Amino acid sequence: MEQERPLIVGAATTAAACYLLLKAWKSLATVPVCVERKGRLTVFQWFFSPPSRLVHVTTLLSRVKDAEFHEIDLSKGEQLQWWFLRVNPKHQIPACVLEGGEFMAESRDLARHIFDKYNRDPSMDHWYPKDPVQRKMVDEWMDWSKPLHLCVESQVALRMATTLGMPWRENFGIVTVLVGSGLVDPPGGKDSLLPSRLKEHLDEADKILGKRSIESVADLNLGDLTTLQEVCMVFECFEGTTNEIIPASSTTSSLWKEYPHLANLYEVFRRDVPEFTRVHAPFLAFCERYRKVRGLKETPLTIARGVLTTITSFLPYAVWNVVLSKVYPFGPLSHKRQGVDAKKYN
Ligand SMILES: N[C@@H](CCC(=O)N[C@@H](CS)C(=O)NCC(=O)O)C(=O)O
Repeated sequence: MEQERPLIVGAATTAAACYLLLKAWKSLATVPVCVERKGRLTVFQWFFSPPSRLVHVTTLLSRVKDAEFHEIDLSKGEQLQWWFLRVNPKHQIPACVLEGGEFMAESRDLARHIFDKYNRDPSMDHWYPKDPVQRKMVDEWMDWSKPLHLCVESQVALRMATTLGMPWRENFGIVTVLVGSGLVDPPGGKDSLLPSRLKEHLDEADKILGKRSIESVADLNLGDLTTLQEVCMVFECFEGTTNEIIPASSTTSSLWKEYPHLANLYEVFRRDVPEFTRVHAPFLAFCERYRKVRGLKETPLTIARGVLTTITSFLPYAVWNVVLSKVYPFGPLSHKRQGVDAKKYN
């Protein structure tokens, strides 16, 4: 037995090295063609991300010919793939490869750019009016939801990412729990974790919409779409609970009933905007999946497994990709970035 030990250690080390080399090789070989191709708009997105859905719906509304939609699954950490870190060093979706091959990020800038460049139908101009005064109002309404987005990220998305039975836990391990519990600062800072802050934004959104009459698609604009995508995250994920974040004041457990003007906006989108409904379907299914597992309780075993996943799988993956994105001499390297490299809102 004593004599066999070096042999066993040697074999195990060789097997581990081969496994790591294979994984490393596979990560080099996975750059999608669309990253370096010109002449076509590619949108990197994920169906569960509100800013991604804004850009996806806008691209469909603008009737962009041959647009390609490439999913970056955030629950698997795909935003950390080395080549994507070169497309958007902030590792955020949505991001695009424009027709000229430039990289561009920031959902609101992308939505404006895509609608302006591709929409040819004057009857669609209400989405993003040409009149400067009206356009300014839509721009301001689009930008209004930036702090709401940070609250939604911190209180809704992170809560899902920490939940047992959701895919983040399998791929990231315990990392999401550390961020979600406030031990590590969430994207919008600790302030964005305050339920009262989220409620303030929702109350204000309902009040803003209450000043307008929204009856049909002609009354809608890109600001409505931007805000609605965030609001849907809160209301759909917490449907069926009365106390998860925002207590429903009445006997109903549907938050939509608490916010009549937001509910009306949602209704008009679902009734009159097929592009919205199409993009919304996988999002709704994912929210339903969350609602089914949200009651699962943590045990010492699930925590231990989470720590192990973080150490043996997530951290090596993240470090390897960050290093590659900086030093690997191939892949997307010298693309121009379009537009102002906007401040990191999140
Ligand atoms: N300000 C950005 C925010 C985008 C954003 O927050 N993206 C999130 C998903 S909703 C993301 O990609 N998170 C992954 C990460 O930060 O690693 C925008 O509007 O495009």
